[in-house]
Amino acid sequence: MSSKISHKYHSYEYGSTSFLLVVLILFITTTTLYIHGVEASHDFHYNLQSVEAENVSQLHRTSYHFQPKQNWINDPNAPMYYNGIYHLFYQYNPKGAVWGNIVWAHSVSTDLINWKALEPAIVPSKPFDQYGCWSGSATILPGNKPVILYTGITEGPPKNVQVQNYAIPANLSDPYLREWIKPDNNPLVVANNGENGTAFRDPTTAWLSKSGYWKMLVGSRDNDTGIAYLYKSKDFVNWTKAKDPIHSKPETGMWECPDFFPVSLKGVNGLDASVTGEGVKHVLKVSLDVTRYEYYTVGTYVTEEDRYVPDNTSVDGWAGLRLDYGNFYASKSFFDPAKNRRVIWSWANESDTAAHDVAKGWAGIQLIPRTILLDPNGKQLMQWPVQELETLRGAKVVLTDKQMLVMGHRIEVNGITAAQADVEVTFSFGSLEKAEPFDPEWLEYDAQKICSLKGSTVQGGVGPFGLLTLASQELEEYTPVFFRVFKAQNTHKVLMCSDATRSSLTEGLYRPSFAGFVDVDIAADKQISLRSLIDNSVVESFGARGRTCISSRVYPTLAVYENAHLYVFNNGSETITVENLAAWSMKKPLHMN
Ligand code: DQQ
Repeated sequence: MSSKISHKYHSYEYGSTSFLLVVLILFITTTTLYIHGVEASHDFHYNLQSVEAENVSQLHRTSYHFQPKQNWINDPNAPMYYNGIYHLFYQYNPKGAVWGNIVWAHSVSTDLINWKALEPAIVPSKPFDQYGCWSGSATILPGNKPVILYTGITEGPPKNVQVQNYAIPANLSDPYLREWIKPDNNPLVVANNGENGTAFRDPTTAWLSKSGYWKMLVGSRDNDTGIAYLYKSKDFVNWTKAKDPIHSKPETGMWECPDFFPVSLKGVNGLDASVTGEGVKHVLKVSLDVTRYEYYTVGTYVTEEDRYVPDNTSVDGWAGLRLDYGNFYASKSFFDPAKNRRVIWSWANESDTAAHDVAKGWAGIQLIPRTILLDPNGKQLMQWPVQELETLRGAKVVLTDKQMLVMGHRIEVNGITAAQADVEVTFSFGSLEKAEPFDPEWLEYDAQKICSLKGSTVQGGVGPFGLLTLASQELEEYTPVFFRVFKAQNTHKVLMCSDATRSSLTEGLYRPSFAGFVDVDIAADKQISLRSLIDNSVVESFGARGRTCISSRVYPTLAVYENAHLYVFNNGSETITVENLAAWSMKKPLHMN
């Protein structure tokens, strides 16, 4: 059992004994259940938060993932498409490489690939946000008027009292919407008496209901119950709280960055936040402050009662589905009317230490934006890198002739820049006869625990097979991304792992064996696909067309730049066929902030 859950854990709610108790209880519960959170998020480092970098280290900086030139970043905020321009705001420390001094940085793009940095859009300046401008979302009001809802901090540490504010563009005819005004009638929403104003943040995009009310959610908790409060308004200025939260769940702790959106049961289009009715399901995603991972459910939005009810096929709690089983937090989606798609952004934090970050002069990246759709089975989401990413594909190699991988066999994928690549591969096999039994004791374990027991070097039956990414010449370092099929009672279980255990020779890093199960009919398919976006210090992988996604942050010392290698491998007794593999060197965007 690992105690990795949160040795860098912090809470914004300093000094709250009841909350510390909750943390302790959740710590014990979750470590008992082997549920591990992503560590290394945004801790308070008062002594480091304003330490300017002397040199910004280029080693491990990503080439085609979103990053500012230097300093700390966390949550993506208010992503939106407006008059031909994509906007990404994000939590940013302009003065250092650890969390602190947070403002809303602002970048714009016409293609989600090339970005131009603008001046920060929202910075602390008024009584309703003087101690911080925290996360929030954008809504486009009728008349094509964007408005941002965000959390302002009105009383600083240790309390960090939170209210919800709005900001509007100063000049709608500026194509970049550079300047934002925070009107004096802020705050719009404050916590009611008896509510926890120190755990009250991250307003969602608002949706317009048939009754003519705007509705939005605010994340919170009551003791250890995670809560999404619902607020409604006719005019977007006067908001009242609904009698009941739209949803809550005991023993999940603070819900940060809720995201609530409709998905279509049919077709390939995303939906605007206000769509309800026939053929539409809803998704509620929450970010769990206690473990720093997210979970989501697919369910029904009962509009007459303003209640959200998860389907009984969705686990509602710690063991729920995750959009990504790796370094992925505070995600936020938006509807892109230009391409009729829903796109989700997420922050990937570092897996090194604050000292490493100060030395590097930077910390945090945004993962590649992903289109998000409901699986035709109606039970889970499918995510895929936005199609624009393919414009960065350069030199291409393919493995032809259906290469066979017997046990212990690996084949190098030569001819591309393996440290900066996009790889798509489909593996197949003849039979599941050799699948290893799934130990019933593991029903108590999460996927990550099983992956840490059954790594890529542990020989199996059907698998482990997959990719060895960011591998050094003599395999002193590598990050394997692989599948392993188990035979359970009346079914098969497919495990997908992205394992950082041997990713780097550097000491003191967090090296989790991130993993999730893949919900496919493997007995019928007898094949499975994998796509990995490899970018120096990130490996972002999509199993079975994005049904299970895992992102790992890794810091190789040997497997860097042209010394990185890429392989396909099999370490199971069932022969695996590489049905097809295409890999591309990835170019840098022309403009990255
Ligand atoms: N980060 C923001 C908060 C949010 C948290 C502060 C999630 O608004 O709850 O930087 O990472």
